[in-house]
Amino acid sequence: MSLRPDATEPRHPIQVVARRTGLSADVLRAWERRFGVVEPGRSATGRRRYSDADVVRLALLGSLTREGWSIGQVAHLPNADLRAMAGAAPPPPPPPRASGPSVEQFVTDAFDAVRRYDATALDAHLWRAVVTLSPADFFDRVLGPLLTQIGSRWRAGELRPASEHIATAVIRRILGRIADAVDSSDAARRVVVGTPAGQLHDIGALLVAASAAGEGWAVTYLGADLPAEEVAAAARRTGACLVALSIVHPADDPAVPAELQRLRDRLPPEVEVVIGGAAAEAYAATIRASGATLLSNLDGFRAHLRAVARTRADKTA
Ligand code: B12
Repeated sequence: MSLRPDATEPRHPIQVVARRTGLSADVLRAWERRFGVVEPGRSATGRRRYSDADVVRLALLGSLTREGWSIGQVAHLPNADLRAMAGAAPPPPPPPRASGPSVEQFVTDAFDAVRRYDATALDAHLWRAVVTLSPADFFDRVLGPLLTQIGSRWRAGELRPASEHIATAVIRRILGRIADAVDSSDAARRVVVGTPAGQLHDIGALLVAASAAGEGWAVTYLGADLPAEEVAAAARRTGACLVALSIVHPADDPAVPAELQRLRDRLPPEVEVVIGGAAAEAYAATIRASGATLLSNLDGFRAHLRAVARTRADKTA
């Protein structure tokens, strides 16, 4: 099928391409970022504009991946090959890589490094886990259990606060690297992340920031212990559509209800507040009364981000 001479002219916005190819806007951006499948033009306001040729190619890639091919296997092939492959059975999945320690081994090695005050070894073990595992596995199955173990061994008097501080510093650095690694310069959605006033534990908030970045959201990270007025100001000034707060300790701070209400009162009505963390459940009634959403884990958070993205994409389509 030969394309019209102006088939390379950039004209279609991402929502139209998403509808025509059956691929979500996030997948279109991810394929472009990670595989360079197409190079759309830009509108005067910097928005992507796809050509007819782009749409044809993306539709071919979309149908092959729906047939079971991984994008990595087909992203570099010319359209003629893609057409020839349509309907052909995809190759069997590659045998599982025998590489890398198990998740449990990563936690054991990392904790061992914490006990030995060995920040360099801790950094190396955790970074190897980052490059070996999926973000969800690294956050939920390595960092979560490691931090819980650090906390319980500290409470049992088997670990000094100095070790906890060494671990915290290394973990914060690694989460910062992960969030910075994601190019979200043109992300359509922004989230403001931090902890409310009186909450000094901010690794949970860093996990949330890195998870949101991994989902293609732009992140404004505020850190720990911020009064409601400042969180609201940051959300308004950055045009964020979501505020995510982490509450880890204390679980009985009488100031939290007023803080959350003040935040709600100062945010534009369309900006949503989601709250999680080890101590969040203890404030469940307060959180709901302030109109915020309580989310108990990062899986729920990732799913929530996708739902918000879909709703907003439909609204703007
Ligand atoms: C790291 C740490 C510290 C560091 C904090 C550094 C920092 N910048 O964050 C330091 C050393 C400073 C510290 C200090 C203290 N700590 Co401390 N700390 C911890 C530790 C080891 C990890 C905490 C953490 O990062 N959790 C965050 C994540 C990893 O866990 P999580 O909350 O369950 O979150 C998960 C989900 O809920 C989700 N999530 C988290 N946030 C959010 C938000 C959203 C929106 C969503 C969707 C999801 C989500 O993601 C996570 C992964 O799945 C815990 C042990 C533990 N079991 O957690 C003790 C712990 C929290 N600390 C404790 C205590 C008592 C203290 C101190 C009072 C000790 C002292 N006497 O000085 C001080 C208090 C400081 C203060 N005023 O708050 C106790 C709290 C006891 C209690 N239940 O109330 C704990 C539980 C240790 C223990 N076992 O007793 N601590």
